[in-house]
Amino acid sequence: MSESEETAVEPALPRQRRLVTAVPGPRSLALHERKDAAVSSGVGTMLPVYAVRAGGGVLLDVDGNALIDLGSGIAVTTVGNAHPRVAAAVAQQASAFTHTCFMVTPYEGYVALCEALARLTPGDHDKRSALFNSGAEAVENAVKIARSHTRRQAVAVFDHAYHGRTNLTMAMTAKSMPYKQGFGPFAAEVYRAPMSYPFRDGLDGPAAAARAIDVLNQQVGAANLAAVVIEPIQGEGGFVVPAPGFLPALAEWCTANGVVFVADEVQTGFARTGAMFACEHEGVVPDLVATAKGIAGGLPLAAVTGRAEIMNAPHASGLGGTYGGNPVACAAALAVIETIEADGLVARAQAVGAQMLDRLRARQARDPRLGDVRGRGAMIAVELVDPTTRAPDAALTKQVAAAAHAQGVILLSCGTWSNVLRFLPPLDISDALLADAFDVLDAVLDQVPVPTA
Ligand code: PLZ
Repeated sequence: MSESEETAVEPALPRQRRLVTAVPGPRSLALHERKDAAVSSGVGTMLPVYAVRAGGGVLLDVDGNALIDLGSGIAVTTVGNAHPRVAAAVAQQASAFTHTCFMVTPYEGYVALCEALARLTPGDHDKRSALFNSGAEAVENAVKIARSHTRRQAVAVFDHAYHGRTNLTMAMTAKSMPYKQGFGPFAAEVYRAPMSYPFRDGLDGPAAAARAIDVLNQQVGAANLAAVVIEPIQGEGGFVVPAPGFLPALAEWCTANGVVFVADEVQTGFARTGAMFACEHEGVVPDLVATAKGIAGGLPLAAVTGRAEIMNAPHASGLGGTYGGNPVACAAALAVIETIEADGLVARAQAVGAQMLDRLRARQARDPRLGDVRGRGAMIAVELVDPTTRAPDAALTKQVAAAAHAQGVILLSCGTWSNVLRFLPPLDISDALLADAFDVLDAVLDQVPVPTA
């Protein structure tokens, strides 16, 4: 971006962390009072600073504070917030037409995006896609498609899984609070198998797969299973990276038993893990892939992509929705894909990840509360534990995240036991900003004494 372009929009976006008030500041607090009076209290906010601009790994709030963004709006703005290519594509499409409904009168952007998805997703088989609005909607449709193809009903998911907040995906999501508590009854025919969680189960990939497959065989029966749905690296569940061999063994078992293997790449997709899709790290070719989040740089868009014979199983007009594959969102997605490829963002995700791993491993070597440092690419996490018992330390996690927020670092947590700090920076963040954020993390951890056994 040129100097003049950058100064054209006010207020200017700083390139560093800058605190001019407490976080949140008075204007944010005033807006938050309005929020409490107008927005359902069921909709939470992690850090009530109200945004006015964001990009380059910085979020500027209404009080003039510049915060470092290590969350990308939960793994969405991978190419960067308000990326110039995305912003231009959106503006251009919005001024041409904003909506026709693809099911009424179609347009090229939808088709072009499905062509790109066929090219980019794992495997070189014949593929088709269908577009939706949210990750949950993509997962639901993957299940519909798998059921239609197999004429079976059961769906297998895993411990710690997160697949969304709609009725079917709530059933598929593992954690009760806050996602499911009081919201049942949940959809039927959803079965849960044990996940590979190397830090906690100590099993290698093949052993963990054998354990999961045994549960599926004995408690569901392969012949009843339409689909196995799995996040290749679990997101909300704690950035759990299964042991090597777990995913391939599971995929192989699915193929042998006519079960549709669905990869939920909603959080892991589109360069986030240092590959276009996380399944690539183990050479796994899913039958169907669900994508969302990083696909469109912040616009609501999701997709199911997969084997043509499976994707074409539902009857004509069996799939759809008013907004699915909205033209503005498709334009954004095409700009995102162009950006990932033109700017080498897969390699950038690897470099960002290496920098984060270096910092966390250096800390782990002298701080036993950092029980496990894990992840791939720019999807890295640390699981905080009691140094002697390895019991999850949710209180420390909460304390560290809050202290980082107060110092101007947007840091998210996750995990079944809420004891995982996760790092998901946008890939247009500078090395210097990232270093500053990890300096803050170090300082914050230094302030909390390590318990002695
Ligand atoms: N599958 C793997 O990570 C969304 C949810 C945040 P939607 N994760 C963030 C929250 O508390 O609601 C997600 C995911 C995986 C599916 C989804 C669902 O995607 O776009 O939020 O529906």
